Amino acid sequence: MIVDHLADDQQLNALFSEMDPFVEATRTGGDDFTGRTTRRTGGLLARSATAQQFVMNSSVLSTCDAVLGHVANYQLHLIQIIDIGPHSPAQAIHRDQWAFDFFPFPTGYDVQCNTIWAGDDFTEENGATRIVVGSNHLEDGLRFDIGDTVPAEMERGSVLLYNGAVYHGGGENKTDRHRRGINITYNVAFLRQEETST
Ligand SMILES: O=C(O)CCC(=O)C(=O)O
Ligand SMILES: [Fe+2]
Repeated sequence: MIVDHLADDQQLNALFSEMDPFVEATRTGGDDFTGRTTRRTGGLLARSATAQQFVMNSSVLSTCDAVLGHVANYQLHLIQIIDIGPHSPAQAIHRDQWAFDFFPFPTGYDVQCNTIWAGDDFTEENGATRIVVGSNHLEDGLRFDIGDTVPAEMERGSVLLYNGAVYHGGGENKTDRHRRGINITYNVAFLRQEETST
């Protein structure tokens, strides 16, 4: 699901002016999955006062209340700026809930409520996140090609919401420009956070 324009230019400009020095100082990924020309910069709550507005957005939290309402509590799992560099290949299609050592959670039992905010317009050309539509209902451990996916095209400030079982991946960036997304994910509190943020 995409919600259009949930963040405005002022919020995004503030976030990036606080975070740009850290993004520039971040090394690119060390393997194909994290992306050898992609930067992933974490620690946003410690580095950017504005990041709180994204983490605590009331529309996002209402969605997470619904998706993760079967447990007593949920928490922030990860917050990362994902800056896909010019001419980066596509990321392998995956489920974010594979972060828990590929534990096979039962189909329909949600453990994550996830977001990617568009820091730039997301287009098919610049590496918009690719989604296998409806794949949260499928079995675990499947492999997909890019041809099975559609691009989550959206304008800057819009946000893609998906649960941990949706098969997806960062798209190929065919342009000369960077594609910045803000990946903020939440998980059930009985699991570990991927990024320790408290
Ligand atoms: O950058 C993107 O569009 C998606 C990245 C992603 O899915 C991930 O790193 O888990
Ligand atoms: Fe992912």
